[in-house]
Amino acid sequence: MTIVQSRSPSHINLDALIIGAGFSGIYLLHKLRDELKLSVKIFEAKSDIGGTWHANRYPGARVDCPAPLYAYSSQKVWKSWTWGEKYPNQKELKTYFDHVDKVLNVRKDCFFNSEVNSATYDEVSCQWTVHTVNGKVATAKYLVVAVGFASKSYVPDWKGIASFKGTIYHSAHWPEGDVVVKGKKVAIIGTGSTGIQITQEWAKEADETFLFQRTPNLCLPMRQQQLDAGQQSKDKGGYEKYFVDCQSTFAGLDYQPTPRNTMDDSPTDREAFYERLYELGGFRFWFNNYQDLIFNTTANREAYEFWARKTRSRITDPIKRDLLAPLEPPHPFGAKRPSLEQDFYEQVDKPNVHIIDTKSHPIVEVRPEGIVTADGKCHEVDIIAVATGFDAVTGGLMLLGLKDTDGIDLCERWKDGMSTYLGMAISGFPNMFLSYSLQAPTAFANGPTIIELQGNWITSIISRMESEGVRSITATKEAESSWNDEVNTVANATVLPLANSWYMGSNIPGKPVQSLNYIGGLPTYRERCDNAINRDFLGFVKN
Ligand code: N01
Repeated sequence: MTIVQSRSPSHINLDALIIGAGFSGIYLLHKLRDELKLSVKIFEAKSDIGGTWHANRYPGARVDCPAPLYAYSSQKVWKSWTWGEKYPNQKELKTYFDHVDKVLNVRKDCFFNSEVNSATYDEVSCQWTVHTVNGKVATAKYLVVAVGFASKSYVPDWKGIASFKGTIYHSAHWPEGDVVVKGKKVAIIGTGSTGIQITQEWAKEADETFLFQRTPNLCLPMRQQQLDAGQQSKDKGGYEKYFVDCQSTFAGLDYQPTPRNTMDDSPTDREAFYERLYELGGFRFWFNNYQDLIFNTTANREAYEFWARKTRSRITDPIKRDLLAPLEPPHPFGAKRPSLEQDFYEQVDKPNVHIIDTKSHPIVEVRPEGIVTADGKCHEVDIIAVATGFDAVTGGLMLLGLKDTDGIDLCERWKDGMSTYLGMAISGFPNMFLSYSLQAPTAFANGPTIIELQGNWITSIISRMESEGVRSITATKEAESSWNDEVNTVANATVLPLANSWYMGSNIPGKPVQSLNYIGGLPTYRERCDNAINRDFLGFVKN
C-alpha cells in the first residue's frame, strides 16, 4: 500500500483514484480500499455522495428498480437498513447513502466540489495524473471512472431560453428545497422517466399544467407498496441467496424473460399472461415478458396492442387518449425506456392538464412569458421543468479531459463512434477502468447488480496485477473491436435501433448512433468478463 503523502496540500499520491461518488464509485472505494488495502480517494464534482440521487432531486424523483434489490448486496450494509417503500424516492435514497457512509466510511475519502478536467498517463512511471477545476492533483497507478450514465444534462438549443422571466430548471440541476407550484401555471418539457415523474406530481398541485410531449412514453404501472419493517427483518434471512440469485438473471432482477415465444400461446392464454405481468407491475411487462418481445416486431406489436388497450381504458379525453396511447405504436415496446407511473394517466386526464404535441408543432422559441410552438401559439407559464434528458452514458466521460498514451483526447478518439473492451477498458488508456458505463449491460440491468459485477471484476484484475507484479495492462485494439462488434450485433438483432433514444445516442444532435449498452444479458456478459481474467488477461497487453 502506497502511503498517501502530500507534495503540496492539493497534490495526493495514491494507488487508485476514483472519479465519482455515486453507487459505483462508492462500491469501488470499498473494494479497493477495504479488501485490497490500497490507498484510494474519490474526486466528486458535486457537494456530496449519492451521484444521480444527489443531483436529481426534482419533484417525484424515484427509482424504477425495487427494494431491497436496488441496493448493495453486502450484509454489512443491509442488515442495519430498512426500506420504507418498494420504489424509494430520492429523499429515501439520499438517506440510504448516509447509512452507507456510516457503515462503510465513505465521505472521509472523498474530495467534493472537485470536478476533474484532465487526466493523462505517463508510460514510464505507469501513473495517471488527474487535475480538478479547483486545483487538486492526484497521481495514481489506477484510474477508475465512475461518473454514471447521466452526468451530462442536455438542453436543446431553443432561442430565447435565457429570456424566460419565470423559474426554469433542468431536472438534473434542481435546487434544494421546494419549488412551489400551487396557484401557478407550469410546463414540463419531455416525457422520459423524468418528465412523467414531474408531471405526475405537479398536476396534483398546479393551477394549470402544460406537458410538452414529442413522443409518448409507454409507461408501465409501478404498483408502489409501503414496506413493513417487521416483514423486512424476517425476509433478511433469505437476502444472501436472493442477491446471489438475481446476479444470474438477464437483467439482475428477480425474474427472467419467459422462455416462450409470443405466438406459442393461444390468444386467450396470451391475454391472460400479459394481464398477469401488467398486474404485477414494475418492469415485469418488459423483462418478464415473452423472450421474443424485443427481437420480433410482430411479437412486439402484440405486446404494444395489449399495453395500448390497458392504457387507453384509463383516459377519458379522446384527444389525450390518442396522444398518450395511439393505436399505431410510436416505436416498438422497449425500444425506449418505459417509465413506471403511479397515477400519471389519471392526472393528465384532468381538464387543467394540457398536452402540447411537439411532434406536430415543435418548440421554436422561449419568450419571457412562455414557450412558443411552431403553430405560433405562446403557452404562457410561470415555471418550466426542462426534462429533456442527458447526453447519456458517454457525455460525462467526454468532459473529463481523458487523454490516451498518444495524447489524444477521448472526445477526438470517439468522434465517429465509441468503443471499449467489455465496457470497462479502452485501448490506449492503460490501467483505466470504467464502471457503469457504455457497452455494458448498464441500462438493461438493475444498477447495483451490474455495478457490483463490474466492481468485483475490476477488483479481481487489480488484485491479480498487484500479486503478479504487473505494472500496467492495456486493452488491445483487436479485443476492443471484437467487443464492439458483439455489442452492435446483439443490439441490431433487437428493436432498439428502431427508435430515437438515449439508448442509441440518437437523442443528441450529431452524436454517433450506436447501441450504448450491451443487451446480451448479465450471464453472457459475466462469462466474457471472467474469460478475460481466467485466461491470463485475455484481450490485454501487460507489462
Ligand atoms: O430523459 P429522456 P429522462 N423538443 O432522454 C424530450 C433515467 N431516469 O431524463 O422522446 C421536445 O428519457 C424527448 O422527446 P423524444 C432513466 O434511465 C431514471 O426522462 O426524444 N422534446 C423525451 O421525451 C431514464 O430513461 C429515473 O421525442 C424534446 C425527453 O425530452 C433516463 O434517466 C428517473 C426535445 C427526454 O427523455 C433519462 O430520462 C429519471 C425537443 N427538442 C430518469 N429534446 C428513474 O425512475 C428532447 N425532448 C430511476
